[in-house]
Amino acid sequence: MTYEEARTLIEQTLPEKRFIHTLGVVETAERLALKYGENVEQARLAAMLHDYAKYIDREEMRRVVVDEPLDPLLLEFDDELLHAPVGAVLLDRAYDLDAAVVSAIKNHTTGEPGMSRLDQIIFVADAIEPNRNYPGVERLRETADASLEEAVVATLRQTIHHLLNKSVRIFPLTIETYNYFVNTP
Ligand code: DGI
Ligand code: FE
Ligand code: FE
Repeated sequence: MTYEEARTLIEQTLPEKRFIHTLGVVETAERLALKYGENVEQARLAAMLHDYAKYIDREEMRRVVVDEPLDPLLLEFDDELLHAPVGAVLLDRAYDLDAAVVSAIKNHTTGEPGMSRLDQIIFVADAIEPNRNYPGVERLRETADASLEEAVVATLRQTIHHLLNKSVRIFPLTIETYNYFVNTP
């Protein structure tokens, strides 16, 4: 799948606000890929596709989890967690995509221990793209310019903080990714 094909698909699939967010992720992922020496074409494509499944209805996403099968634990947590792995599966089934691109889509919400540098770029770009506006985002942008791994940890810290404040359940993979990337003594 080419970038132009992906862009047409996503523009037709997502509402305007989400498409604008997506363009911000593309721009940011491209910049980070250049900066950190990763494949720019893969970064642009993964960024364009990352929220493909965001508006697929709950029952359809849960069906994909059962049929594929994906981690059944996903069915016990917030539906927000489904769109990343489900999007990766649906796009992988329908289009010819590099495994690296599919992986970056799959891991963009929780991350994964040991995830690739491309995965890290999409994970961080999603959190810091120019349309994001939450307390601490400026600091996170600065961290992303200094160290990709530190930006992964800082993004997870802010996500976990946000989830704690909302009193919602934290998906174990989110914690596992944090534990993997955080500096140990
Ligand atoms: O799809 P986006 O909004 O661009 O960003 P995203 O894919 O990072 O999704 C963010 C949403 O996922 C946000 O509402 C918080 C939620 N989320 C992320 N990690 C966890 C989580 N929700 C729960 N319950 N547990 C998590 O570990
Ligand atoms: Fe997302
Ligand atoms: Fe996103």
